[in-house]
Amino acid sequence: MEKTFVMLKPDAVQRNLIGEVIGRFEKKGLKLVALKMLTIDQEMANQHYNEHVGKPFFDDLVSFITSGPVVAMVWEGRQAIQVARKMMGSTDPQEAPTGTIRGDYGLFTGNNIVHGSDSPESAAREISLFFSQKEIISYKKCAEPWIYGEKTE
Ligand code: IDP
Ligand code: MG
Repeated sequence: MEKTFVMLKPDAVQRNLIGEVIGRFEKKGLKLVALKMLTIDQEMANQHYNEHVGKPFFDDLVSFITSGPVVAMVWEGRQAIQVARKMMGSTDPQEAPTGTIRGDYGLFTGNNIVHGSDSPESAAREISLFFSQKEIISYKKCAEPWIYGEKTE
């Protein structure tokens, strides 16, 4: 099934939102297949946010994302990339609907709690930037037929 890279940004860690956000993905039915806490250095920030190099907010973005520990994760599920993006809400938390993670917990675009891959290409690139193959766990959960019906693929 599809995998997506999700990261709780430094504001989520500092504001005690780790459990809250992970709980939402768990309850949705997505499966956690990799997780680690780390502090991103300058070089990794440049790689992760490569598509934004040269934009006016780039320096602020890098200094924010390197400002404290983050929680990096891989979540798996049917259409996991799109599902996670919907759950996050739009980039600007002021515009994200209530009920989404950014809509419920954020007030400022720079500090918007969570990152999620926006396409299969970025998911593959981001997952391999943060995790080795060995760190991604393949396992069955007995609730899967209760989430997807009898046909789990
Ligand atoms: P996304 O996180 O919703 O995919 P992107 O456009 O990929 O949004 O931007 C990456 C991150 O850069 C955003 O999550 C946000 O933290 C930051 N960012 C994007 N646009 C702005 C802006 O106009 N001002 C300040 N920060 C921004
Ligand atoms: Mg993005």
